[in-house]
Amino acid sequence: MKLIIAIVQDEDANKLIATLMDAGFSVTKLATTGGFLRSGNTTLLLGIDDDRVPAAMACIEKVCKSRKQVVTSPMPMGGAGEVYMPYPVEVVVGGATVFVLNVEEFRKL
Ligand code: 2BA
Repeated sequence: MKLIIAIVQDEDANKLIATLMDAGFSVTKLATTGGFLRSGNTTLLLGIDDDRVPAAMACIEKVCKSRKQVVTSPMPMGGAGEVYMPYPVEVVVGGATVFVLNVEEFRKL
């Protein structure tokens, strides 16, 4: 058995959950926050049999889209006063960041 941890953008989360559930997967949704952008994203947990990993990956690939986001990072302007100017930086947030872990034991009590 595997545990899939998929970090996706909030915009894709509801559609992905519906797609996964239609395909027969059990899903747990967690509200999470990315460390870099400090904005909300969604983490999904799926416990699944090994042979269903490709099907789950296909759902994730089908639904999740890459998007560009602009972050404002402080840029040093030099000089003794240490003045920092806000500087817009564009980052591409991926469709999904997916971890696949081996599950040692799975129980429902
Ligand atoms: P964030 O940490 O908010 O990162 C959002 C996007 O910002 C990243 O997209 C990446 O394009 C960019 N980024 C992140 N760290 C950066 C840095 N040090 N310098 C420049 N740009 C940077 P993704 O790579 O698609 O990641 C989307 C979200 O997935 C991340 O949100 C984070 O919540 C999670 N994530 C990505 N890689 C991870 C990892 N190795 N471990 C745990 N979570 C991860």
